[in-house]
Amino acid sequence: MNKYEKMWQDLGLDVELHNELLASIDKTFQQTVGAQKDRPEEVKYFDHVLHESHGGRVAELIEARKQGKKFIGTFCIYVPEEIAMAADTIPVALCGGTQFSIPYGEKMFPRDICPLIKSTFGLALGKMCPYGPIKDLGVGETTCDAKKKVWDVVNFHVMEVPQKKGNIDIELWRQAVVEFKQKVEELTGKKVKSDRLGETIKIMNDKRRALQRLNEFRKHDPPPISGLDVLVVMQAALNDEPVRFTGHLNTLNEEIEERVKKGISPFSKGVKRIMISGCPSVMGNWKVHSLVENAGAAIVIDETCTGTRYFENLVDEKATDLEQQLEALADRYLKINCACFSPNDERIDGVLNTLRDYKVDGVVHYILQYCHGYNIETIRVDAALKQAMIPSLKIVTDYSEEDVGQLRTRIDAFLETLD
Ligand code: BJ8
Repeated sequence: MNKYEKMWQDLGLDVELHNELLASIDKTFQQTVGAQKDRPEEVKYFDHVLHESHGGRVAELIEARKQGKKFIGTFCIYVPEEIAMAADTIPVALCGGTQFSIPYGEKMFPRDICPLIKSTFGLALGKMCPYGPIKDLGVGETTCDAKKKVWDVVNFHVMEVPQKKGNIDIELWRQAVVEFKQKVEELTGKKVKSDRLGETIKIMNDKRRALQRLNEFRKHDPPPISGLDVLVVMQAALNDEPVRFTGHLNTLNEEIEERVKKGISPFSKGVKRIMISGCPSVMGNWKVHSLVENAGAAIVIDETCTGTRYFENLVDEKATDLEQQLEALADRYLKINCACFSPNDERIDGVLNTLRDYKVDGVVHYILQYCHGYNIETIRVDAALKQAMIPSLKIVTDYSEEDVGQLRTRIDAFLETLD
């Protein structure tokens, strides 16, 4: 019997079904992440974070709530965690990456929406999400249509992410950030103070700096760490306590630096270098990364929300009063180039710069089924890639295993075409 069964029972979960869920995720994990060779030692900490995401991490949140803290569930990287933390709340991203919960999501939501949304809410509807019962606030945002209509159904606080980046939009977004501050202050009864906000800005910037350093190592030929292992670190980043996370990531970075010096890598020199571009791959979803690397290529960078969009751009730490800090935060978060923006020239420029920096041989567009924003935006991204003479492959897929054979064939054929 799992030591957390009593906790899950107390939270009202369907313990039997939840055990099946964990077994299903673990099986996928072992077949993908766990099947790799030459993994860095410290990456096991991040495996542990994923394994404890329904156990130890939940127990920790329950304890923190007993001490008077509030817990906020978030679903997008636009939510400024610094503000949430400065108001004495704990923000955790709750996106679902497992096929197991999708049939439960489809009982309420249409089948033809993105699997990330169906998986996430399927966990709650199937009584398999331990976070739902302890959540003090859910925060959504106006990005894609499916997400923003779901927030109405589940009664979340909604941050208005604009659809353009002009002056009016900047003002609108700054206002959304101020409203978010008011919302968390209301929730905790505590005011966000400038000195504490300065500390939380530093905490999150340190986390981003450590992630930037990890990704810098991927520029080496061969890269000293697999793309699949970096994905595990990124998925853990969305769940773990940030100071602890950064501490372990700094240790991993030291180990990776040694691996570079000693020439240790899971790949051979001259390995084909792939960029994944598009939708995020959240916890439970290792499908395409695993397929690409099993086909003999290395993923050297992810232009996704479980990649560059999460850690690039720091918040200006020079801002000293509250108003300036909130503006600095709003400005940093608005630099995230989600496909919900139109036009999204900054994303195209970012893709081009990144593929040069990481000496990318080919791009895999990773599109979750029914994600129209990223799907349609591949037309413009591809036009830019063509000019840069970088080949690409577009994969539209969900979380199921059904298309794995077909994807394997397409990925093999694509890698063959790369010089
Ligand atoms: S900033 S990518 S985390 S919205 S994949 S649910 S867009 S239909 S996850 Fe996202 Fe924020 Fe944008 Fe990033 Fe909709 Fe597309 Fe699904 Fe998506």
